Amino acid sequence: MNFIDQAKVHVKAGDGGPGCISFRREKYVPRGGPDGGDGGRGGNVIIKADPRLNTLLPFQRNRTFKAQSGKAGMSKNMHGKSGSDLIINVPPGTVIKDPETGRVLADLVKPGETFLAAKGGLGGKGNARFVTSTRQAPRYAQPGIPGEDRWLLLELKLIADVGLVGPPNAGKSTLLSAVSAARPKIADYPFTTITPNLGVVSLSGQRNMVMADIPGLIEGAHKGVGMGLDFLRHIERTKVLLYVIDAGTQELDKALDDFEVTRKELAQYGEELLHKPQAIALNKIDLLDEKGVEKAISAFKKYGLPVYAISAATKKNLEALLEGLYSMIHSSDHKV
Ligand SMILES: Nc1nc2c(ncn2[C@@H]2O[C@H](COP(=O)(O)OP(=O)(O)OP(=O)(O)O)[C@@H](O)[C@H]2O)c(=O)[nH]1
Ligand SMILES: [Mg+2]
Repeated sequence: MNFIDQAKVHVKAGDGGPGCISFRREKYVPRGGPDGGDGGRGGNVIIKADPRLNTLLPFQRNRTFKAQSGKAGMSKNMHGKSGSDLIINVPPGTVIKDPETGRVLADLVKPGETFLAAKGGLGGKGNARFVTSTRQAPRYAQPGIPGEDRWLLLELKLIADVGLVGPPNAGKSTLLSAVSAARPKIADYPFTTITPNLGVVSLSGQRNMVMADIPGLIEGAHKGVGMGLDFLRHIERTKVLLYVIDAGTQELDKALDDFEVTRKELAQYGEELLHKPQAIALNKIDLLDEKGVEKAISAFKKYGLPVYAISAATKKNLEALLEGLYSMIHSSDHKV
Protein backbone atom coordinates (compact mmCIF):
# COMPACT_ATOMS: atom_id res chain seq x y z
CA MET A 1 0.00 0.00 0.00
CA ASN A 2 1.36 3.36 -0.92
CA PHE A 3 0.91 6.03 1.70
CA ILE A 4 3.00 8.62 0.05
CA ASP A 5 1.81 11.28 -2.28
CA GLN A 6 4.81 12.50 -4.31
CA ALA A 7 5.66 15.10 -6.92
CA LYS A 8 8.81 16.35 -8.58
CA VAL A 9 8.93 20.06 -9.28
CA HIS A 10 11.33 22.45 -10.92
CA VAL A 11 11.87 25.79 -9.25
CA LYS A 12 13.64 28.77 -10.74
CA ALA A 13 14.19 31.99 -8.85
CA GLY A 14 14.18 35.31 -10.67
CA ASP A 15 17.41 36.62 -12.19
CA GLY A 16 18.84 39.86 -10.95
CA GLY A 17 18.27 42.75 -13.35
CA PRO A 18 21.37 44.18 -15.06
CA GLY A 19 22.92 47.39 -13.86
CA CYS A 20 22.60 50.35 -16.18
CA ILE A 21 25.30 52.28 -18.04
CA SER A 22 24.23 55.86 -18.41
CA PHE A 23 25.58 59.40 -18.19
CA ARG A 24 23.76 62.50 -17.14
CA ARG A 25 22.68 64.71 -19.99
CA GLU A 26 22.25 68.30 -19.05
CA LYS A 27 22.08 71.40 -21.13
CA TYR A 28 25.46 73.10 -21.40
CA VAL A 29 27.23 70.19 -19.66
CA PRO A 30 28.99 68.25 -22.39
CA ARG A 31 30.00 65.25 -20.32
CA GLY A 32 27.79 64.63 -17.27
CA GLY A 33 28.69 62.09 -14.60
CA PRO A 34 27.62 58.45 -14.70
CA ASP A 35 24.07 57.88 -13.39
CA GLY A 36 23.26 54.24 -14.25
CA GLY A 37 21.19 52.63 -11.46
CA ASP A 38 21.36 49.07 -10.11
CA GLY A 39 19.28 46.22 -11.39
CA GLY A 40 16.52 44.85 -9.16
CA ARG A 41 16.82 41.62 -7.17
CA GLY A 42 15.16 38.52 -8.63
CA GLY A 43 12.20 37.05 -6.73
CA ASN A 44 12.65 33.99 -4.47
CA VAL A 45 10.68 30.80 -4.80
CA ILE A 46 9.24 29.93 -1.38
CA ILE A 47 7.37 26.77 -0.43
CA LYS A 48 4.77 27.23 2.30
CA ALA A 49 2.58 24.85 4.31
CA ASP A 50 -1.07 25.76 3.77
CA PRO A 51 -3.65 23.99 5.94
CA ARG A 52 -6.34 24.33 3.26
CA LEU A 53 -4.51 21.78 1.10
CA ASN A 54 -4.33 18.04 1.64
CA THR A 55 -2.75 16.53 -1.44
CA LEU A 56 0.14 17.03 -3.86
CA LEU A 57 -2.02 16.01 -6.80
CA PRO A 58 -2.06 19.49 -8.43
CA PHE A 59 1.71 19.16 -8.91
CA GLN A 60 1.24 16.28 -11.32
CA ARG A 61 0.08 18.81 -13.92
CA ASN A 62 1.92 21.93 -12.92
CA ARG A 63 5.58 21.23 -12.29
CA THR A 64 7.54 24.35 -13.12
CA PHE A 65 7.62 27.39 -10.89
CA LYS A 66 9.43 30.53 -11.88
CA ALA A 67 9.70 33.71 -9.85
CA GLN A 68 9.89 37.11 -11.52
CA SER A 69 13.25 38.54 -12.53
CA GLY A 70 14.44 41.92 -11.37
CA LYS A 71 14.13 44.82 -13.79
CA ALA A 72 17.15 46.52 -15.30
CA GLY A 73 18.58 49.59 -13.62
CA MET A 74 17.82 52.90 -15.30
CA SER A 75 19.41 56.24 -15.89
CA LYS A 76 19.11 59.04 -13.31
CA ASN A 77 20.30 56.49 -10.72
CA MET A 78 16.98 54.72 -10.71
CA HIS A 79 17.10 51.16 -9.43
CA GLY A 80 15.25 48.45 -11.31
CA LYS A 81 12.22 46.99 -9.56
CA SER A 82 12.76 43.75 -7.63
CA GLY A 83 10.98 40.67 -8.89
CA SER A 84 8.18 39.43 -6.62
CA ASP A 85 8.61 36.23 -4.69
CA LEU A 86 6.67 33.22 -5.86
CA ILE A 87 4.95 31.27 -3.11
CA ILE A 88 4.08 27.64 -3.71
CA ASN A 89 1.49 26.34 -1.27
CA VAL A 90 1.72 22.71 -0.19
CA PRO A 91 -0.19 20.70 2.42
CA PRO A 92 1.25 20.57 5.96
CA GLY A 93 3.23 17.36 6.28
CA THR A 94 5.13 17.90 3.04
CA VAL A 95 8.75 16.81 3.15
CA ILE A 96 11.06 18.45 0.63
CA LYS A 97 13.97 16.36 -0.62
CA ASP A 98 16.85 16.60 -3.03
CA PRO A 99 15.74 14.20 -5.79
CA GLU A 100 19.30 13.06 -6.48
CA THR A 101 20.61 12.35 -3.00
CA GLY A 102 17.27 11.87 -1.21
CA ARG A 103 18.49 14.26 1.48
CA VAL A 104 15.70 15.96 3.42
CA LEU A 105 15.92 19.72 2.92
CA ALA A 106 12.81 20.68 4.87
CA ASP A 107 9.90 19.12 6.66
CA LEU A 108 6.96 21.51 6.67
CA VAL A 109 4.81 20.29 9.51
CA LYS A 110 3.03 23.35 10.88
CA PRO A 111 0.74 25.58 8.85
CA GLY A 112 2.66 28.65 7.77
CA GLU A 113 6.11 27.05 7.89
CA THR A 114 8.20 28.01 4.87
CA PHE A 115 11.25 26.85 2.96
CA LEU A 116 13.36 29.02 0.69
CA ALA A 117 13.43 26.75 -2.35
CA ALA A 118 15.37 28.99 -4.75
CA LYS A 119 17.02 32.28 -3.98
CA GLY A 120 16.62 35.20 -6.35
CA GLY A 121 19.76 36.61 -7.98
CA LEU A 122 21.14 39.97 -6.93
CA GLY A 123 20.77 42.84 -9.32
CA GLY A 124 23.92 44.13 -11.05
CA LYS A 125 25.42 47.43 -9.99
CA GLY A 126 24.97 50.37 -12.32
CA ASN A 127 27.91 52.34 -13.61
CA ALA A 128 27.29 55.13 -11.07
CA ARG A 129 28.69 52.72 -8.47
CA PHE A 130 32.03 52.34 -10.20
CA VAL A 131 33.18 55.92 -10.03
CA THR A 132 36.63 56.34 -8.46
CA SER A 133 38.95 59.34 -8.29
CA THR A 134 40.86 58.07 -11.30
CA ARG A 135 37.89 56.72 -13.24
CA GLN A 136 35.23 59.36 -13.43
CA ALA A 137 33.27 57.93 -16.32
CA PRO A 138 33.09 54.13 -16.05
CA ARG A 139 31.58 52.61 -19.15
CA TYR A 140 30.61 49.37 -17.55
CA ALA A 141 27.96 47.97 -15.20
CA GLN A 142 27.42 44.50 -13.72
CA PRO A 143 25.05 42.02 -15.22
CA GLY A 144 22.47 40.60 -12.78
CA ILE A 145 23.20 37.29 -11.06
CA PRO A 146 21.03 34.41 -12.27
CA GLY A 147 18.44 33.10 -9.80
CA GLU A 148 18.91 29.63 -8.31
CA ASP A 149 17.46 26.80 -10.27
CA ARG A 150 16.79 23.23 -9.11
CA TRP A 151 14.58 20.19 -8.98
CA LEU A 152 12.89 19.21 -5.74
CA LEU A 153 11.04 16.13 -4.65
CA LEU A 154 7.92 16.76 -2.58
CA GLU A 155 6.53 13.97 -0.44
CA LEU A 156 3.39 14.16 1.63
CA LYS A 157 3.11 11.98 4.67
CA LEU A 158 -0.32 10.80 5.51
CA ILE A 159 -1.78 12.35 8.62
CA ALA A 160 -2.52 9.75 11.24
CA ASP A 161 -5.74 9.84 13.20
CA VAL A 162 -4.17 8.04 16.13
CA GLY A 163 -0.57 8.35 17.28
CA LEU A 164 0.81 5.61 19.52
CA VAL A 165 3.08 7.07 22.16
CA GLY A 166 4.91 5.42 24.98
CA PRO A 167 8.27 4.15 26.13
CA PRO A 168 10.36 1.70 24.08
CA ASN A 169 9.25 -1.95 24.26
CA ALA A 170 5.71 -1.16 25.35
CA GLY A 171 4.29 -2.98 22.34
CA LYS A 172 3.35 -0.09 20.04
CA SER A 173 4.54 -1.84 16.90
CA THR A 174 2.92 -5.09 17.98
CA LEU A 175 -0.36 -3.25 18.40
CA LEU A 176 -0.12 -1.60 14.98
CA SER A 177 0.62 -4.90 13.30
CA ALA A 178 -2.26 -6.59 15.17
CA VAL A 179 -4.84 -4.13 13.88
CA SER A 180 -3.58 -3.19 10.40
CA ALA A 181 -1.71 -4.57 7.44
CA ALA A 182 1.40 -2.65 8.45
CA ARG A 183 4.34 -4.87 9.33
CA PRO A 184 6.69 -2.83 11.50
CA LYS A 185 9.68 -4.57 13.00
CA ILE A 186 8.99 -5.99 16.46
CA ALA A 187 11.65 -7.07 18.96
CA ASP A 188 12.27 -7.18 22.69
CA TYR A 189 14.90 -4.47 22.71
CA PRO A 190 14.30 -0.72 23.02
CA PHE A 191 14.22 1.51 19.94
CA THR A 192 13.30 -1.22 17.49
CA THR A 193 11.21 1.35 15.66
CA ILE A 194 13.29 4.19 14.29
CA THR A 195 10.89 5.78 11.82
CA PRO A 196 7.14 6.22 12.18
CA ASN A 197 5.05 3.48 10.56
CA LEU A 198 1.54 4.04 9.38
CA GLY A 199 -1.25 1.54 9.07
CA VAL A 200 -4.87 1.72 8.01
CA VAL A 201 -7.18 0.16 10.57
CA SER A 202 -10.47 -1.14 9.16
CA LEU A 203 -13.55 -1.35 11.33
CA SER A 204 -16.91 -2.83 10.44
CA GLY A 205 -19.17 -0.87 8.08
CA GLN A 206 -16.36 0.46 5.90
CA ARG A 207 -15.06 2.70 8.62
CA ASN A 208 -11.35 3.17 8.87
CA MET A 209 -8.69 5.22 10.57
CA VAL A 210 -4.97 5.70 10.20
CA MET A 211 -2.70 4.73 13.06
CA ALA A 212 0.93 5.78 13.44
CA ASP A 213 3.49 3.84 15.43
CA ILE A 214 5.92 6.40 16.76
CA PRO A 215 9.41 5.52 18.03
CA GLY A 216 9.69 5.12 21.79
CA LEU A 217 9.85 8.25 23.92
CA ILE A 218 12.12 8.38 26.93
CA GLU A 219 12.96 11.04 29.46
CA GLY A 220 14.66 13.92 27.65
CA ALA A 221 13.10 13.09 24.27
CA HIS A 222 11.93 16.68 23.85
CA LYS A 223 15.60 17.72 24.08
CA GLY A 224 16.64 15.17 21.51
CA VAL A 225 17.46 12.21 23.78
CA GLY A 226 16.70 8.86 22.13
CA MET A 227 15.01 9.04 18.78
CA GLY A 228 11.81 10.76 19.72
CA LEU A 229 12.37 14.42 18.85
CA ASP A 230 11.82 14.32 15.09
CA PHE A 231 8.78 12.21 15.63
CA LEU A 232 7.27 14.42 18.26
CA ARG A 233 6.74 16.86 15.41
CA HIS A 234 4.55 14.32 13.68
CA ILE A 235 2.45 13.72 16.75
CA GLU A 236 1.38 17.32 16.42
CA ARG A 237 -0.69 16.38 13.44
CA THR A 238 -2.46 13.32 14.83
CA LYS A 239 -5.97 13.78 16.16
CA VAL A 240 -5.87 11.37 19.09
CA LEU A 241 -3.00 10.14 21.25
CA LEU A 242 -2.95 6.63 22.62
CA TYR A 243 -0.45 5.97 25.39
CA VAL A 244 0.76 2.39 25.17
CA ILE A 245 2.08 1.20 28.53
CA ASP A 246 3.55 -2.18 29.41
CA ALA A 247 1.48 -3.33 32.38
CA GLY A 248 2.43 -7.00 32.07
CA THR A 249 6.17 -7.39 32.53
CA GLN A 250 6.75 -4.75 35.18
CA GLU A 251 5.47 -3.58 38.54
CA LEU A 252 2.49 -1.25 38.59
CA ASP A 253 4.60 1.60 39.97
CA LYS A 254 6.91 1.36 37.00
CA ALA A 255 3.97 1.33 34.61
CA LEU A 256 2.55 4.49 36.21
CA ASP A 257 5.97 6.03 35.97
CA ASP A 258 6.16 5.18 32.24
CA PHE A 259 2.90 7.00 31.67
CA GLU A 260 3.99 10.06 33.61
CA VAL A 261 7.35 10.31 31.89
CA THR A 262 5.71 10.02 28.48
CA ARG A 263 3.11 12.62 29.30
CA LYS A 264 5.76 14.96 30.69
CA GLU A 265 7.85 14.64 27.54
CA LEU A 266 4.83 15.48 25.41
CA ALA A 267 4.02 18.49 27.58
CA GLN A 268 7.59 19.75 27.46
CA TYR A 269 7.57 19.51 23.72
CA GLY A 270 4.29 21.38 23.47
CA GLU A 271 1.65 21.81 26.14
CA GLU A 272 -1.05 21.86 23.46
CA LEU A 273 -0.40 18.21 22.67
CA LEU A 274 -2.15 17.40 25.92
CA HIS A 275 -5.28 19.17 24.70
CA LYS A 276 -5.79 16.42 22.15
CA PRO A 277 -8.15 13.60 23.04
CA GLN A 278 -6.11 10.91 24.75
CA ALA A 279 -6.54 7.37 26.01
CA ILE A 280 -4.40 4.79 27.75
CA ALA A 281 -3.83 1.22 26.59
CA LEU A 282 -2.44 -1.04 29.32
CA ASN A 283 -0.72 -3.68 27.22
CA LYS A 284 0.58 -7.21 27.79
CA ILE A 285 -2.28 -8.16 30.12
CA ASP A 286 -1.98 -11.75 28.87
CA LEU A 287 0.77 -11.91 31.48
CA LEU A 288 -1.54 -10.86 34.34
CA ASP A 289 -4.35 -12.61 36.16
CA GLU A 290 -7.77 -11.04 36.40
CA LYS A 291 -7.01 -9.41 39.70
CA GLY A 292 -3.82 -7.90 38.38
CA VAL A 293 -5.71 -6.43 35.43
CA GLU A 294 -8.31 -4.86 37.69
CA LYS A 295 -5.65 -3.41 39.93
CA ALA A 296 -3.87 -1.88 36.98
CA ILE A 297 -7.03 -0.38 35.53
CA SER A 298 -8.06 1.21 38.80
CA ALA A 299 -4.58 2.62 39.39
CA PHE A 300 -4.68 4.36 36.00
CA LYS A 301 -8.20 5.71 36.45
CA LYS A 302 -6.81 8.63 38.44
CA TYR A 303 -5.58 10.33 35.28
CA GLY A 304 -9.15 10.83 34.11
CA LEU A 305 -8.56 9.28 30.68
CA PRO A 306 -10.28 6.27 29.14
CA VAL A 307 -8.29 3.14 30.06
CA TYR A 308 -8.25 -0.04 27.96
CA ALA A 309 -6.58 -3.19 29.20
CA ILE A 310 -5.37 -5.05 26.12
CA SER A 311 -3.00 -7.61 24.80
CA ALA A 312 -1.54 -6.74 21.43
CA ALA A 313 -0.03 -10.22 21.30
CA THR A 314 -3.26 -12.19 21.88
CA LYS A 315 -5.52 -9.42 20.45
CA LYS A 316 -7.55 -9.27 23.63
CA ASN A 317 -9.89 -6.26 23.91
CA LEU A 318 -8.56 -4.72 20.73
CA GLU A 319 -12.02 -4.30 19.28
CA ALA A 320 -13.22 -2.24 22.22
CA LEU A 321 -10.08 -0.14 22.03
CA LEU A 322 -10.52 0.55 18.32
CA GLU A 323 -14.19 1.46 18.70
CA GLY A 324 -13.27 3.83 21.51
CA LEU A 325 -10.55 5.48 19.43
CA TYR A 326 -12.84 5.77 16.44
CA SER A 327 -15.48 7.63 18.41
CA MET A 328 -12.83 9.91 19.91
CA ILE A 329 -11.67 10.84 16.42
CA HIS A 330 -15.18 11.62 15.34
CA SER A 331 -16.52 13.27 18.45
CA SER A 332 -17.48 16.80 17.58
CA ASP A 333 -15.69 18.59 20.41
CA HIS A 334 -12.17 17.44 19.73
CA LYS A 335 -9.44 19.84 18.82
CA VAL A 336 -7.05 19.02 16.03
N1 LIG B 1 3.37 -10.89 26.35
C1 LIG B 1 3.21 -9.87 25.53
N2 LIG B 1 4.27 -9.36 24.88
C2 LIG B 1 4.09 -8.33 24.04
C3 LIG B 1 2.80 -7.77 23.83
N3 LIG B 1 2.92 -6.74 22.96
C4 LIG B 1 4.24 -6.67 22.65
N4 LIG B 1 4.94 -7.63 23.30
C5 LIG B 1 6.40 -7.87 23.20
O1 LIG B 1 7.09 -6.72 23.67
C6 LIG B 1 8.29 -6.52 22.93
C7 LIG B 1 8.33 -5.12 22.38
O2 LIG B 1 7.31 -4.99 21.43
P1 LIG B 1 7.34 -3.89 20.27
O3 LIG B 1 6.01 -3.94 19.61
O4 LIG B 1 8.54 -4.02 19.42
O5 LIG B 1 7.47 -2.60 21.19
P2 LIG B 1 7.55 -1.04 20.74
O6 LIG B 1 6.73 -0.28 21.71
O7 LIG B 1 7.21 -0.91 19.31
O8 LIG B 1 9.08 -0.75 21.02
P3 LIG B 1 10.08 0.33 20.30
O9 LIG B 1 9.84 0.24 18.83
O10 LIG B 1 11.42 -0.16 20.68
O11 LIG B 1 9.75 1.65 20.88
C8 LIG B 1 8.31 -7.61 21.86
O12 LIG B 1 9.12 -8.66 22.31
C9 LIG B 1 6.87 -8.03 21.76
O13 LIG B 1 6.72 -9.34 21.31
C10 LIG B 1 1.67 -8.34 24.53
O14 LIG B 1 0.53 -7.94 24.41
N5 LIG B 1 1.96 -9.37 25.36
MG1 LIG C 1 8.33 -0.32 17.77
